[in-house]
Amino acid sequence: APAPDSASHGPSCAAVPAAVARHHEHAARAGQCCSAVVQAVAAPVGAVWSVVRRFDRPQAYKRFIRSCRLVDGDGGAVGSVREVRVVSGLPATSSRERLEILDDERRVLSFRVVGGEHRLANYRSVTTVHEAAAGDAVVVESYAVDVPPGNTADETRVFVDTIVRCNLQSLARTAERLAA
Ligand code: A9S
Repeated sequence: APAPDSASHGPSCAAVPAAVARHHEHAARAGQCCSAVVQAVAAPVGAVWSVVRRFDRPQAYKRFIRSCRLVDGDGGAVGSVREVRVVSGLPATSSRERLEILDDERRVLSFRVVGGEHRLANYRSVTTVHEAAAGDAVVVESYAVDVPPGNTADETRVFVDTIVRCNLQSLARTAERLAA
């Protein structure tokens, strides 16, 4: 059996409680890779979570997304499915994504890719928002995804880490503007 790729990722940050850190422990199967990105935000957790929790409005901070429509559910219930259209310049046109976890108490959101025209098969991610020092927040986003045919795990991680880092930097600016 393939070994879970847990040594190479998973935030061991003191700001992340064990009950939430557990969500970031993706068991990557053979042919998959996983990673995590951490972003500090100079805004209260409530402001950050109010942006992250909107499964129906990822374009509020994800700048690679041109538009989004719900194709199932109301966006607040697990099982809701959205279809996003992607800006040009990426090896993708659309993605269909299913809401897996939306926990307002612990501030956990998770979705997985169920279709679309792109190369990130079986992408799944978990995003959590945490209290940091002085009323600021920390966001942790981890993911696992199939390594596309013709690419290495390292190449895939570089590609996805870049998108996730961009998303979280934009999330920080958005939440900081909201809280100002
Ligand atoms: O949307 C996210 O939270 C994270 C990622 C990595 C999304 C990637 C993406 O939506 C594109 C931006 C379109 C890039 C998918 C599923 C495939 C891509 O190639």
